[in-house]
Amino acid sequence: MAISALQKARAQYSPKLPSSIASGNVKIKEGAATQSVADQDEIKKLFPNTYGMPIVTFENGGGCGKASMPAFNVGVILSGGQAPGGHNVISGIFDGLKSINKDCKLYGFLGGPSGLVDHKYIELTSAIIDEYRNTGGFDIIGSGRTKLEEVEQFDKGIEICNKLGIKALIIIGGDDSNTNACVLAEYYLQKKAGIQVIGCPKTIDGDLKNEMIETSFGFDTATKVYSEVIGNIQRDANSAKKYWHFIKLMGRSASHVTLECALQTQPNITLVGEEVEAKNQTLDDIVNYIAGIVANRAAKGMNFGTLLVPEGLIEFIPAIKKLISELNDMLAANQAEFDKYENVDQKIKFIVDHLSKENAAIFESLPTAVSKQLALERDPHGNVQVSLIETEQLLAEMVSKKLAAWKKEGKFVGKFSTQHHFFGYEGRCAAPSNFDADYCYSLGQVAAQLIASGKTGYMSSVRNTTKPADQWLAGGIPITAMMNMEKRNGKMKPVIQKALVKLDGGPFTFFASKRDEWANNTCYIYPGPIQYFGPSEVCDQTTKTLQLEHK
Ligand code: FBP
Repeated sequence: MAISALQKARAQYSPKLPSSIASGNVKIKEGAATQSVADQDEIKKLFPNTYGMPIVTFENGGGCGKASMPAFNVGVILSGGQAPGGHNVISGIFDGLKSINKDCKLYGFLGGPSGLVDHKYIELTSAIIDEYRNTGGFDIIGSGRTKLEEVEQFDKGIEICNKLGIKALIIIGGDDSNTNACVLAEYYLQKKAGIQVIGCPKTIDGDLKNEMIETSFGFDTATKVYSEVIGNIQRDANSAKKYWHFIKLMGRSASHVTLECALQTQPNITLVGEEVEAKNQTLDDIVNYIAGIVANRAAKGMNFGTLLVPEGLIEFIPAIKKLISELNDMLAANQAEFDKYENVDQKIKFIVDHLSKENAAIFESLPTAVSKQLALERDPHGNVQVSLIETEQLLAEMVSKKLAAWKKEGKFVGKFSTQHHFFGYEGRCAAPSNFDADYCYSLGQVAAQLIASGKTGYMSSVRNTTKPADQWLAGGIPITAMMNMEKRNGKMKPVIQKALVKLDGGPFTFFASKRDEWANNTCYIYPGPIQYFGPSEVCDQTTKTLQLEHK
């Protein structure tokens, strides 16, 4: 296979590890029992075997993780959207297992969770692993969004694990996939199947985090890639001074990606979904806010600017959120009847006829592109596919109309020409930054140690990440400790609580203190591309989000 010079040089990179793991002589320390973040009684009832387990940390010295352990086999699954660093998690698992016993084997299930159910797998040999070290993408085994939730699927998993002598599965995924990992761990314990299940926190969205999981992997690299391009666009905007650039950024629900990119680039306008919800804003409020800033800049002769909008914005507008919630319940109750209609207009009519009067009116008032998306396209977890809603274009059109009206009233004197961009897929398979390369490799090594320590229902955890890697703290967090009950497809379900942007947290507070200055002036920062080689202060920078959260 032909490879680039960077890939060749990057293959030689040795990821940095927490000193406890690097010592090769790991001792496990158990902390106090945990409880779920909310709804303790319900979660305890649903997870009698995996509820209340202690947080564990790894330290230098002691017994487990030594080469004297008998060899065992492990299966790994990549689940959901791609995120930079997935290959390093797998190489970390591989090296971790080999350091425990060189005869341990690692199998990769192909194409996501469906590989486990359909018994599609490969053995990951050192030749394969070496080809993928420090590279972006999930192509080593592929990923998928099949939901593991049926007992039949779990039992198919037992069949293949028994056939391959697999004693543990590692599921690398976001909040939904790790929730399913925990359900699987609980089921395998109940059935005494002898198969452990460990999760790893992945998603560029950055919304799988809590006190013990400081960040999900991929967020660091993806936001650096987007910030590089936003910076380039800003330099173009500031050179030509003739366009407003409306830029939508991935992040299905939470606005972490958008906020981080704003902190790195200082655009003129940044919308944060969580704030829109807290302030009970309507689409019209948002349009007025944007148009006001465009008009102010135009009055000072600046007919250009940049705006960042999170792809999940629509779902945070309270009126639309209520509508989606009723829509989800209604569709869950009437799915069979709804599915009979093939024609889009008939489906939309069905929805309007079955919604409350208030929500039907809101649904009908939405631009057609948005109402169609809300009605038709869901992922296997029931989420609205916000990456398909062209919010950046919708906002630009609405602002343009508003400004035309203001022009007639003499409230706007200037020009308003827009360019639209959507950044998401561009960053999900980038070569991992040093942070993600190190963090992911460590998560993989930690997962191997959790298995060697007999743990199940845990998520691999690496903390203290704003410090140099040798000071990182390695361990495991019971997944049930992150859970609460939420409504999914019309039913209450145990799920990992999503981390939304905290409006009283460090990153948002800093942004809010600066945004007026950034709106009224041109304070752009041009971060440039990720640096893989060079001084540590350039190459090993963590995200601003992590820095401000841990100040
Ligand atoms: P995960 O939560 O699975 O990591 O995926 C997140 C994400 O990248 C979102 O940012 C985006 O909305 C979505 O995936 C796009 O999904 P798809 O890859 O199926 O188009």
